[in-house]
This record gives sequence, C-alpha cells and structure tokens, in this order.
Amino acid sequence: MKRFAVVSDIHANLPALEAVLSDIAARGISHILCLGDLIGKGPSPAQVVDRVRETCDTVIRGNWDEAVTMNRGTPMWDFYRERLGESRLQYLGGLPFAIDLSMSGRKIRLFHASAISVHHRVQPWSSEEERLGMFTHTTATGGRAGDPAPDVVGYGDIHNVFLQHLSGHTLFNVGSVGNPLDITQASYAILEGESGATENGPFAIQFVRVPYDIERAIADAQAVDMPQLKEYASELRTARYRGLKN
Ligand SMILES: [Mn+2]
Repeated sequence: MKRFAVVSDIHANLPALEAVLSDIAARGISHILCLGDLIGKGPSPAQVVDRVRETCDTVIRGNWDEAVTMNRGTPMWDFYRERLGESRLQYLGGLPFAIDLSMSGRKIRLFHASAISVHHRVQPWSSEEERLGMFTHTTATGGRAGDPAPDVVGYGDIHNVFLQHLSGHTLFNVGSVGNPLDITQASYAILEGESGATENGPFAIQFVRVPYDIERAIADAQAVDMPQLKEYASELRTARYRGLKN
C-alpha cells in the first residue's frame, strides 16, 4: 500500500507547517502533495515556500500563489512580494493547476478550489450542480468531455474539512495547515491504496488534526509587523473567518 500526505493552505505559517511535517514523518510517510496557497495571510512566506519545495513531491497553485504574482502597491501585496523575491514569485506563478493519479482502481483528481479556477469557491453546502461540477473536465483541468470523470476529487481553499458522496463520486476537502477555519488545529489528509492500480481495491482517506504553537505563529507575525495582524491572530485563535459577522 502506498500513502500520500495531502497538505494545503499553509498560508505562510511556519510553526503549523513544521508540526504537520513532523507528524507526516513520524507516520513514516515519504510522499507529500501540496494543493496550493503556500503564502498570504501569515508572516513567513519565503521560509514556507522553501520548505514546501524541499519536502513536497508535487505542488499546485492556489489563488494567493497566483494573485501575489499579479498584484502590487498595497501594504499586504508588497509585504509578500518583498519577502518572496523574484525567483520564488516566478516559482509560484509557474505552478500547475491539478494533480491526477490513480489508486486502488480509482481516478483521483486534486486541485486547489474547483475544476473551473483557483478563484471559484465551492463549499460543502454549495448547490449539488456546483459540487458535481468538481468532477468535470474543464479547460483548466485538461481532459476532454468523453474521458472518464474522476471517481474521487480532493481540494483545499475553504479551510474547512469535509467528505461527501455524490452520485457515486467522493468529494473531500483536506482543510488548511496554517489557517484552519473549522477547529484551531492544523489539518491534512492521507490517501492510502495501491498506487497506479486499475483494479478496484481497498482505499482509505484519513483526516489528521495536529496541534501547533498558535501563539508562536502570532509572535512571528508581530515580529515582522505584518499587515492585518489583528485579523490573523483572531482567525488562528478562534478558527472564525474574518469575513463573518458576529
Ligand atoms: Mn487559502
């Protein structure tokens, strides 16, 4: 059996990333896939990009990874661009959109937010049509309308772990390493099965929550006088999205 750890939405939170990498190593898992949003929101973008490049087998693009290569001139975008520097920005801009693999007879597709784009957000409570759209081939995912649809789709973006079965397909979200918005612990998933097998066989999706030093992550942000520090600290301590009203 092969195991892949799937991490996403690290958002420049180094203590959370290190806690997750330690947990993955302690389980003896040596293959890691990253579903994007390495940067944004947190204080350590360069360190996180370097650590992800060093530890992950495949990395795909999130909305923040794309946006930071295009935006400038606000305190927040300049904070990230200055710390990343040209070569990391180029790396982020060149990340692919999706990962396709097969395990235990299942076609599995992983992307950041949806089959349409890194900016198109799908929640567990989005319409059934939106959720079924996650299994279609689009310009972004590649593949043609006649090709078999993925059996299993996993993604990040919403920072909120879930799994659903829909018309015989499985849709799951791995949650967020560095900015969880469901409970205040870092999140990742493990896929386990026969890698590359076309025959149906046992297959597992496991969700892992890892406590990490939240106050250290906030202190890191204070030390570099990060823009939107208050909102960041509140999200890490409460797992409540800053966009929600009380
Ligand atoms: Mn994100």
